[in-house]
Amino acid sequence: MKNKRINILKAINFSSVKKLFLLCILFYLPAASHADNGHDLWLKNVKALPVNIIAGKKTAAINLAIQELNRGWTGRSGASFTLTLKKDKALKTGGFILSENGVQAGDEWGVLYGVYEILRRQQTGQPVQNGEVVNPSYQQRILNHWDNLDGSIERGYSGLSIFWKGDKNTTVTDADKKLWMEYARANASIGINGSVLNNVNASPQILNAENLQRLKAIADVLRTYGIRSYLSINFSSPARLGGLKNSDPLDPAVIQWWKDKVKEIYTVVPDFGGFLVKANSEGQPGPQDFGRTHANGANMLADIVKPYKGIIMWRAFVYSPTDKDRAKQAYNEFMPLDGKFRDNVIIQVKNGPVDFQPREPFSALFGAMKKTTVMPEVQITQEYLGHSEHLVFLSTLWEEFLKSDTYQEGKGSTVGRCTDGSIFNQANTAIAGVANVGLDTNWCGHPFAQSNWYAFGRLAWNNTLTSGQIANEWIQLSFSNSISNKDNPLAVSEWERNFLLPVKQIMMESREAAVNYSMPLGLHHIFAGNHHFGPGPWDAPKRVRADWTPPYYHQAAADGIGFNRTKTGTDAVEQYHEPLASTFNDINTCPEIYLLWFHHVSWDHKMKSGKTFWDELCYHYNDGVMQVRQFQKTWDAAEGYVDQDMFTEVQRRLKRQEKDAQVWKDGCLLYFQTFSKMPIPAELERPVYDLKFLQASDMLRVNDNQPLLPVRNKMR
Ligand code: GCW
Repeated sequence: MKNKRINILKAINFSSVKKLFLLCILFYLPAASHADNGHDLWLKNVKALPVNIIAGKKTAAINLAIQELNRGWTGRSGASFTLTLKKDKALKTGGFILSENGVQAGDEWGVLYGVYEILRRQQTGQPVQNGEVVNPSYQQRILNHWDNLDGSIERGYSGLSIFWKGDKNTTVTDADKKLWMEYARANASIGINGSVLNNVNASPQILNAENLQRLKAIADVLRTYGIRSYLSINFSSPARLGGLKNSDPLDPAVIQWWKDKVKEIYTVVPDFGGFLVKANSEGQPGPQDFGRTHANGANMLADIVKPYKGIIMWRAFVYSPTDKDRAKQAYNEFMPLDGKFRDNVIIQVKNGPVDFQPREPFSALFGAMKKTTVMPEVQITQEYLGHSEHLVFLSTLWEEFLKSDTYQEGKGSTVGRCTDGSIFNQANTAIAGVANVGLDTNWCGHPFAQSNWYAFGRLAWNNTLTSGQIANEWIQLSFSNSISNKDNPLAVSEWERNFLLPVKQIMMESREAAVNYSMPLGLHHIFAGNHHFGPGPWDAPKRVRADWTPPYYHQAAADGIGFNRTKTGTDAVEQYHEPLASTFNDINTCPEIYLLWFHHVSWDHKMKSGKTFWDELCYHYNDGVMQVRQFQKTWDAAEGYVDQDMFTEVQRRLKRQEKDAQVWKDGCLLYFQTFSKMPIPAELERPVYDLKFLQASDMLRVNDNQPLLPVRNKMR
């Protein structure tokens, strides 16, 4: 390419000034158009080939499908491709039937999803079988945005909200609409069809007239790509916004207030999806404030949105201050209510019993609530996995979760099958992911954090996909256009060998690496302070409730470490169906990945490897650091295969991740060593930090090139 450009210049005999000017243009333009700032996500512009599209009926979605085909067709040049809108009993809403020369669906969105699937297969070299039926696993595939009205995002690490800008900035601009459109298209391309636009810690003001106008503006744009809008609500809105004397769900005045409010919402957004509610959790108001149950609260709202076909997603993330076992509380509160919810209520349950930790067993509520619709909630934003600083591909975490066997209806009752309607006859099926989207140019902060948004959508669409396939797709779609001679088949395989496979390896290992360097062998919630970034196993300020401090979770002492949730402890194992209850209960059969989750283990306990528990723990922390160092080497070898700015950006973040991994390893091992009194195995790397230094540091800043704060972050 370079030579070609120089030859052009040589051929023309210009004055040297003109030559310089031309040189700039010739070199600058292609370079600029190649620069990849990540804004296009996995939807890179491709060199589309001509395609002859035959569409019977043209609806808004089908017009979009045509547009996408013209924009991205890389199949046979000049091929004919038919879009057919026709019901078939094999098809669920949104599903489609593929063939090499067309897509058939029973609804217009199915046609669009089918087209995205065809384009994806073309770009990733996956075959299409004629007559292949593709249905979504879940009807509602939803992103939950924890966006506040002032524009900040709770647990957001990629800039401010794309939806809200604060009271003083309510005008909807063309730039806003453009961004929302791009966001909606990205979602539709992976099958996401719903967005909850504001934080579950909801301000009552979300329902004021001005914000409902903004909701309308957002919903009008998202609808273009088949995304329904939802809101999180504050349960005490009738009192706090409406001025009523209380918000008791059984009080007729309160019910009337909600009826009026819902009517007002549906007047501006006729296809409004419904409400997401965090009630009686972490200080949020709820029906229990008035002596009512979760079912009373949820059903009151469900009855009101029912005529509009709305749903209520009611969160089971509840726990009160306790020195007993936080991990048991959601189950204890919700199981007695099974069967008491209306059919348009969905109980939204986090994947694990505590919070979105690097590794947890699945929440025992999955499969156990047999008469209630239950939806999984996973976290795309990396609150507990290195924020947007660390490269962690979460697909493997979600795959492990969705494929976990609950045994509730016999072997093979995976969480996926218990929630997608395969096992229980549910009126609705849904899944939610806490979004990692913000105003950053590349939407997600870390370039690889985009893969988590992508993976969530793909798994929500098909909960049996493997992470390997998802990683393949994402790498091909996001990076393969950055290689110059893609048309040469030899070059492509070189690209696969030197870029795709090694980068995929990083992604596939990254979550286990994060578990290793932060919380291996069943450790959980041992973060410093409320920022949930660095280690703080020692962190136990007296003023903070016990279940918000790490020692509550790790229970390290001279006799061992780990939370005894067996029959001799809190008996959380009992919430699981057999054979899991017995398997988890017995230290010899409990999977070692969950060991400290269920057991208090002596330091010299013999592990399957033959090592003592202490040595095994040291090895895991060490492995985590080594894995990140390997990621650095692998990434460095990928230079030249990826846009240079993006290369440098990922390289910089991996460096940071390596240092953080070291902090985790040293902080945890040196601290736990004060109890185990055992040496770090001689063959392992020595710590490079001092425990005292780490204990006095702000864990968010320790590797941030910021001056270290002398005392720990006090925020909680
Ligand atoms: O994980 C915790 C977070 C809170 C969050 C809460 C929840 C939105 O630390 O920031 O609040 O979970 O899921 O409600």
